[in-house]
Amino acid sequence: MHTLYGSSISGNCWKPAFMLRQRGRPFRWVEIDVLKQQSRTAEFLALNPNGRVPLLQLPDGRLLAESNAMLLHLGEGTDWLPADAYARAKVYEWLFFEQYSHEPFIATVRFWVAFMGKGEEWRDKIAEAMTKGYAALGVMERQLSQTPFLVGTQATLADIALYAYTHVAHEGGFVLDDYPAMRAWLSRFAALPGFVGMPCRA
Ligand SMILES: N[C@@H](CCC(=O)N[C@@H](CS)C(=O)NCC(=O)O)C(=O)O
Repeated sequence: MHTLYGSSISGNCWKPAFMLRQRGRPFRWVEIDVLKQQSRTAEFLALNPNGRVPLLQLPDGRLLAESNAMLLHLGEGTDWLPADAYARAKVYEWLFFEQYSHEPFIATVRFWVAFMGKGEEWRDKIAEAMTKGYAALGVMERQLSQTPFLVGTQATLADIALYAYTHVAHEGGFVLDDYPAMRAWLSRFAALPGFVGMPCRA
Protein backbone atom coordinates (compact mmCIF):
# COMPACT_ATOMS: atom_id res chain seq x y z
CA MET A 1 0.00 0.00 0.00
CA HIS A 2 1.12 3.59 -0.63
CA THR A 3 1.67 5.93 2.31
CA LEU A 4 0.97 9.62 1.79
CA TYR A 5 2.42 12.08 4.28
CA GLY A 6 0.33 15.19 3.94
CA SER A 7 -1.53 18.10 5.40
CA SER A 8 -5.29 17.90 4.96
CA ILE A 9 -5.52 21.66 4.30
CA SER A 10 -3.02 21.51 1.42
CA GLY A 11 -3.98 21.51 -2.25
CA ASN A 12 -0.58 20.07 -3.11
CA CYS A 13 -1.40 17.09 -0.89
CA TRP A 14 -4.88 16.78 -2.36
CA LYS A 15 -3.37 16.13 -5.82
CA PRO A 16 -1.79 12.71 -5.13
CA ALA A 17 -4.69 11.73 -2.83
CA PHE A 18 -7.08 12.42 -5.71
CA MET A 19 -4.95 10.44 -8.14
CA LEU A 20 -4.52 7.45 -5.80
CA ARG A 21 -8.32 7.31 -5.49
CA GLN A 22 -8.71 7.55 -9.26
CA ARG A 23 -6.40 4.57 -9.61
CA GLY A 24 -8.38 2.64 -7.01
CA ARG A 25 -5.39 2.31 -4.74
CA PRO A 26 -6.14 2.42 -1.02
CA PHE A 27 -3.46 4.36 0.85
CA ARG A 28 -2.35 5.18 4.36
CA TRP A 29 -2.58 8.88 5.24
CA VAL A 30 -0.10 10.33 7.74
CA GLU A 31 -1.18 13.81 8.82
CA ILE A 32 1.70 16.29 9.06
CA ASP A 33 0.67 19.55 10.72
CA VAL A 34 2.56 22.23 8.81
CA LEU A 35 1.28 24.92 11.19
CA LYS A 36 3.21 23.10 13.92
CA GLN A 37 6.28 22.71 11.66
CA GLN A 38 5.94 18.93 11.73
CA SER A 39 7.50 18.74 8.25
CA ARG A 40 10.69 20.25 9.69
CA THR A 41 11.44 17.69 12.39
CA ALA A 42 14.67 15.68 12.12
CA GLU A 43 12.57 12.56 11.62
CA PHE A 44 10.65 14.04 8.68
CA LEU A 45 13.73 15.70 7.16
CA ALA A 46 15.34 12.27 7.03
CA LEU A 47 12.51 11.26 4.68
CA ASN A 48 12.30 14.51 2.70
CA PRO A 49 15.30 16.83 3.08
CA ASN A 50 13.18 19.59 1.51
CA GLY A 51 10.96 19.59 4.62
CA ARG A 52 7.66 19.74 2.76
CA VAL A 53 4.56 17.70 2.15
CA PRO A 54 3.24 15.87 0.25
CA LEU A 55 5.64 12.97 0.45
CA LEU A 56 4.66 9.68 -1.14
CA GLN A 57 6.04 6.34 -0.08
CA LEU A 58 5.54 3.62 -2.68
CA PRO A 59 4.51 0.11 -1.61
CA ASP A 60 8.15 -1.02 -2.00
CA GLY A 61 9.37 1.75 0.34
CA ARG A 62 10.79 4.17 -2.21
CA LEU A 63 10.03 7.85 -1.62
CA LEU A 64 8.83 10.55 -3.97
CA ALA A 65 8.49 14.27 -3.23
CA GLU A 66 6.86 17.05 -5.30
CA SER A 67 3.14 16.81 -5.91
CA ASN A 68 3.34 17.12 -9.67
CA ALA A 69 6.01 14.39 -9.87
CA MET A 70 3.54 12.20 -7.98
CA LEU A 71 0.81 13.02 -10.49
CA LEU A 72 3.12 12.02 -13.33
CA HIS A 73 4.12 8.79 -11.60
CA LEU A 74 0.57 7.80 -10.63
CA GLY A 75 -0.87 8.91 -13.96
CA GLU A 76 1.50 6.82 -16.06
CA GLY A 77 -0.43 4.48 -18.38
CA THR A 78 -3.79 6.21 -17.83
CA ASP A 79 -5.86 8.65 -19.87
CA TRP A 80 -4.88 11.36 -17.38
CA LEU A 81 -1.51 11.51 -19.18
CA PRO A 82 -1.98 11.52 -22.97
CA ALA A 83 0.19 9.24 -25.11
CA ASP A 84 0.57 11.81 -27.89
CA ALA A 85 3.91 13.60 -27.42
CA TYR A 86 2.57 17.11 -28.01
CA ALA A 87 -0.47 16.67 -25.77
CA ARG A 88 1.80 15.23 -23.08
CA ALA A 89 4.13 18.22 -23.38
CA LYS A 90 1.10 20.52 -23.01
CA VAL A 91 0.30 18.71 -19.75
CA TYR A 92 3.87 19.37 -18.58
CA GLU A 93 3.50 23.00 -19.65
CA TRP A 94 0.53 23.41 -17.27
CA LEU A 95 2.27 21.51 -14.47
CA PHE A 96 5.26 23.85 -14.64
CA PHE A 97 2.94 26.85 -14.97
CA GLU A 98 1.09 25.74 -11.86
CA GLN A 99 4.24 25.58 -9.78
CA TYR A 100 5.78 28.84 -11.02
CA SER A 101 2.89 31.18 -11.84
CA HIS A 102 -0.15 29.94 -9.93
CA GLU A 103 0.60 28.06 -6.69
CA PRO A 104 3.19 30.55 -5.33
CA PHE A 105 0.53 33.28 -5.34
CA ILE A 106 -2.86 31.59 -4.99
CA ALA A 107 -1.87 28.93 -2.47
CA THR A 108 0.36 31.30 -0.55
CA VAL A 109 -2.26 34.05 -0.21
CA ARG A 110 -4.79 31.46 0.97
CA PHE A 111 -2.31 30.20 3.57
CA TRP A 112 -1.46 33.70 4.80
CA VAL A 113 -5.10 34.81 4.99
CA ALA A 114 -7.05 31.70 5.99
CA PHE A 115 -4.51 29.85 8.15
CA MET A 116 -2.06 32.47 9.45
CA GLY A 117 -4.60 35.28 9.88
CA LYS A 118 -2.26 37.83 8.25
CA GLY A 119 -4.89 39.44 5.99
CA GLU A 120 -4.55 42.90 7.57
CA GLU A 121 -0.95 42.86 8.73
CA TRP A 122 0.42 41.76 5.34
CA ARG A 123 -2.08 43.71 3.21
CA ASP A 124 0.50 45.17 0.75
CA LYS A 125 2.36 41.91 0.27
CA ILE A 126 -0.96 40.11 -0.23
CA ALA A 127 -2.19 42.67 -2.78
CA GLU A 128 1.01 42.21 -4.79
CA ALA A 129 0.70 38.41 -4.72
CA MET A 130 -2.99 38.61 -5.64
CA THR A 131 -2.19 40.62 -8.77
CA LYS A 132 0.08 37.79 -9.88
CA GLY A 133 -2.52 35.21 -8.90
CA TYR A 134 -5.18 36.93 -10.98
CA ALA A 135 -2.76 37.01 -13.91
CA ALA A 136 -2.45 33.22 -13.67
CA LEU A 137 -6.23 32.86 -13.47
CA GLY A 138 -6.46 35.00 -16.61
CA VAL A 139 -4.19 32.60 -18.49
CA MET A 140 -6.40 29.70 -17.46
CA GLU A 141 -9.59 31.57 -18.34
CA ARG A 142 -8.27 32.22 -21.83
CA GLN A 143 -7.62 28.52 -22.42
CA LEU A 144 -10.83 27.34 -20.77
CA SER A 145 -12.92 29.63 -22.93
CA GLN A 146 -11.58 27.61 -25.89
CA THR A 147 -11.52 24.03 -24.56
CA PRO A 148 -13.52 22.27 -21.81
CA PHE A 149 -10.33 21.11 -20.06
CA LEU A 150 -6.87 22.64 -20.06
CA VAL A 151 -5.47 20.27 -22.68
CA GLY A 152 -8.47 19.76 -24.92
CA THR A 153 -11.64 17.78 -24.47
CA GLN A 154 -10.46 15.28 -21.84
CA ALA A 155 -9.40 15.92 -18.26
CA THR A 156 -5.67 15.39 -17.73
CA LEU A 157 -3.13 15.76 -14.92
CA ALA A 158 -3.03 19.45 -15.86
CA ASP A 159 -6.60 19.86 -14.61
CA ILE A 160 -5.84 18.05 -11.35
CA ALA A 161 -2.79 20.24 -10.69
CA LEU A 162 -4.66 23.48 -11.41
CA TYR A 163 -7.92 22.48 -9.76
CA ALA A 164 -6.09 21.93 -6.45
CA TYR A 165 -5.71 25.56 -5.44
CA THR A 166 -8.16 27.17 -7.84
CA HIS A 167 -11.14 25.54 -6.14
CA VAL A 168 -10.13 26.99 -2.77
CA ALA A 169 -8.81 30.34 -4.08
CA HIS A 170 -11.83 32.12 -2.54
CA GLU A 171 -10.49 31.18 0.91
CA GLY A 172 -7.65 33.63 0.24
CA GLY A 173 -10.04 36.31 -1.01
CA PHE A 174 -9.89 35.66 -4.77
CA VAL A 175 -13.18 36.41 -6.53
CA LEU A 176 -13.94 34.41 -9.66
CA ASP A 177 -16.98 36.38 -10.85
CA ASP A 178 -15.11 37.60 -13.94
CA TYR A 179 -13.94 34.10 -14.86
CA PRO A 180 -17.03 32.34 -16.25
CA ALA A 181 -15.13 29.69 -18.21
CA MET A 182 -13.14 28.88 -15.08
CA ARG A 183 -16.28 28.53 -12.97
CA ALA A 184 -17.79 26.19 -15.57
CA TRP A 185 -14.56 24.17 -15.56
CA LEU A 186 -14.60 23.92 -11.74
CA SER A 187 -18.12 22.44 -11.94
CA ARG A 188 -17.11 20.15 -14.81
CA PHE A 189 -14.13 18.84 -12.85
CA ALA A 190 -16.17 18.29 -9.67
CA ALA A 191 -18.64 16.22 -11.71
CA LEU A 192 -15.95 13.73 -12.82
CA PRO A 193 -16.49 10.14 -11.65
CA GLY A 194 -14.97 9.44 -8.23
CA PHE A 195 -14.43 13.11 -7.45
CA VAL A 196 -13.56 13.91 -3.83
CA GLY A 197 -12.54 17.47 -2.95
CA MET A 198 -10.70 19.08 -0.05
CA PRO A 199 -9.92 18.51 2.77
CA CYS A 200 -7.84 15.58 1.67
CA ARG A 201 -7.65 12.32 3.51
CA ALA A 202 -7.31 8.60 2.78
N1 LIG B 1 6.53 22.13 -4.83
C1 LIG B 1 6.04 21.38 -3.71
C2 LIG B 1 5.48 22.36 -2.68
C3 LIG B 1 5.19 21.67 -1.37
C4 LIG B 1 4.79 22.66 -0.30
O1 LIG B 1 4.97 23.88 -0.42
N2 LIG B 1 4.25 22.10 0.77
C5 LIG B 1 3.80 22.90 1.88
C6 LIG B 1 2.34 22.55 2.18
S1 LIG B 1 1.35 22.91 0.77
C7 LIG B 1 4.63 22.56 3.11
O2 LIG B 1 5.03 21.44 3.30
N3 LIG B 1 4.87 23.57 3.96
C8 LIG B 1 5.53 23.37 5.20
C9 LIG B 1 6.92 23.93 5.23
O3 LIG B 1 7.41 24.44 4.20
O4 LIG B 1 7.52 23.84 6.29
C10 LIG B 1 4.97 20.38 -4.15
O5 LIG B 1 4.27 20.67 -5.13
O6 LIG B 1 4.85 19.31 -3.55
